[in-house]
Amino acid sequence: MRIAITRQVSRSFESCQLTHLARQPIDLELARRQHAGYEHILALLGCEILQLPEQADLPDAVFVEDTAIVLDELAVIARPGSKSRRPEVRSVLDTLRQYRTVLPVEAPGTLDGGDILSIGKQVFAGLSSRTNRRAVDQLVRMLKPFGYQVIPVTFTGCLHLKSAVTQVGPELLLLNRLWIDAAVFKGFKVVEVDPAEPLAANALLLDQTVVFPREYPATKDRLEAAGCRVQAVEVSEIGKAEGGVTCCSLIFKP
Ligand code: CIR
Repeated sequence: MRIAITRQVSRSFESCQLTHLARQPIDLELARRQHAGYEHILALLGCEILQLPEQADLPDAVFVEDTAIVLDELAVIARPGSKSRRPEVRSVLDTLRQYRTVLPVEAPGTLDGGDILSIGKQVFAGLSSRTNRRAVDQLVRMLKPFGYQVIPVTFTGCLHLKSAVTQVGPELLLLNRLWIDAAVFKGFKVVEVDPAEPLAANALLLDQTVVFPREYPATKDRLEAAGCRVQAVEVSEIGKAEGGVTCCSLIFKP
């Protein structure tokens, strides 16, 4: 059994932060229905959903992934690179404390969970407009006693590391090679996103299933051709806020 921490989409969602995308109207009710559909899929795949209360005045609070990194041995509490998102952290911290020892990233470090891709004992840490070298240095020190290797990674063109690359199989990655160099990921095979779907690299692997946006059918075909079992979810409104399927949950074994 796994726990998936999620959070209701805020009523102020339309005022979300945008870095690489142009602002488009967001249908809040549709966003909430899609979010409920996402939670439903996670539940079908064996997660117990622990939905945190809405944070009405924090537009991006649905993106709980950015507030922490949860590993088997501990949880690292993030210090989001965007100052206005820092108030999102407290309630996640209080929840995670029930399951893990928690260690905070401290100033001047800044880190968004969306920049962290952990695969086994390898922790790829994206250096981005949100995550700085000082935080990654802290991560190295925090995780070394538990045998993790933290690997700093650079990328361009998107907000977070996991907008450019995610894990879709035991040794398989889904990646947009215009944004990140696959050579960093030694020993992994790679599925590239369809060139017409540059935003399609964010997928959520849960056991043997890849939870993946219905909005990117050509990349879905590529995943299936590579042998992945894909479970489609509708996340068009979440996408307009520059979020994806990993961003809306923190999943871990209790
Ligand atoms: C932001 O700019 O912070 C939000 N609008 C999107 C955050 C998406 N989170 C993620 O990729 N982990």
